[in-house]
Amino acid sequence: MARKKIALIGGGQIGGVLAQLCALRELGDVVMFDIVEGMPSGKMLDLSEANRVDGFDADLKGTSDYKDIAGSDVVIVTAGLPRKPGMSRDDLLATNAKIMAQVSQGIKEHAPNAFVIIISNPLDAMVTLCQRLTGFPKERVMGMAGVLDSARFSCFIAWELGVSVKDVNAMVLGGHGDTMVPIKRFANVNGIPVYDLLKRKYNGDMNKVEEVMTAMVERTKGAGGEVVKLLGNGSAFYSPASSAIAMVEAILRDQKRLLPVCALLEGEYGVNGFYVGVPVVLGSKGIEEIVEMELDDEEKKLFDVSCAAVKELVEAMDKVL
Ligand code: A3D
Repeated sequence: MARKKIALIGGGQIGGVLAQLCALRELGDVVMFDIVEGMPSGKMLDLSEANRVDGFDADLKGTSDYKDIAGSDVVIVTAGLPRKPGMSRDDLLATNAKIMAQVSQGIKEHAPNAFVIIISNPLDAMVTLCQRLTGFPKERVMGMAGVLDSARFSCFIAWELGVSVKDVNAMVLGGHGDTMVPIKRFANVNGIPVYDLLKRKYNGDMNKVEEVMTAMVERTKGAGGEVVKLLGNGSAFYSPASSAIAMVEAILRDQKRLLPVCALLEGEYGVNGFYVGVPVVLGSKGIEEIVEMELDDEEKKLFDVSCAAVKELVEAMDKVL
């Protein structure tokens, strides 16, 4: 059986880590496309020369020609500008929408059967645009944000409770912006609610429990910005790449993972025609199912606020275009 083929559109910070993870996990052959000529070939040559040391079999190629992505099973898009300190993701809208329009055309022409995972920001608007311009079925066009935001929430919970992150389960829904919705109620450590563990840690002081939970939620919402500020130039790249690879693996290995993914809603959660982060089952058919979980009144309110922010962003994009 031939190896799978993964195309990376954008060979910057995230693109480089994506390529390395694809190679190390032998997910398939990789083509890295970037408009900067030579750079993607240099990166892929460098990475190829580690194949003996790391022991992977994969053909890695850099290119500035869309023809080379032909036959890709999965395309991951990171093309576009990252944030600078002080910028919100939405500040990237005008520039990245124009880039996404070119990229979508390239994918549509040269990889018409691929699954497409968007990482470029502002995420919810960029996925919407890509799906509209490619016309690919909604099962095949999705955004990576929830896996990362949930991973960040889980990381902060593990640190707070002093437990292995492997035992933490937590999910973040909604848009990938300041209004994202970490679902506190279902956060747990091997089935034990995080709320119960905090209550135990703080001897039943519920004010303290709420204060600590709120701090973790707020840190999750601002986690991307926290990294941007520290880096001084560019945005997070290790964790976004790892998160997208989890999605690629779920699709290529038909894992049926239940992950929060930015998916096109058509009536689910009372939302129609917008891409928002919700739990889905990811397998060889892409988004195989959108899982509608029961939100309580507070969660529903926050989710609706987040959806309204996504709607506003998409309307702003339509004006720009
Ligand atoms: P960066 O290292 O600048 O890489 C972007 C690459 O895109 C550069 O190599 C550019 O040359 C390339 N590029 C620009 N225009 C085009 C084009 N028309 N066609 C092909 N390639 C092009 O950025 P990065 O890798 O750090 O981040 C990439 C994107 O991901 C940014 O928009 C970030 O904001 C976004 N991002 C999203 C998340 C999410 O969780 C959703 C997290 C972190 C970053």
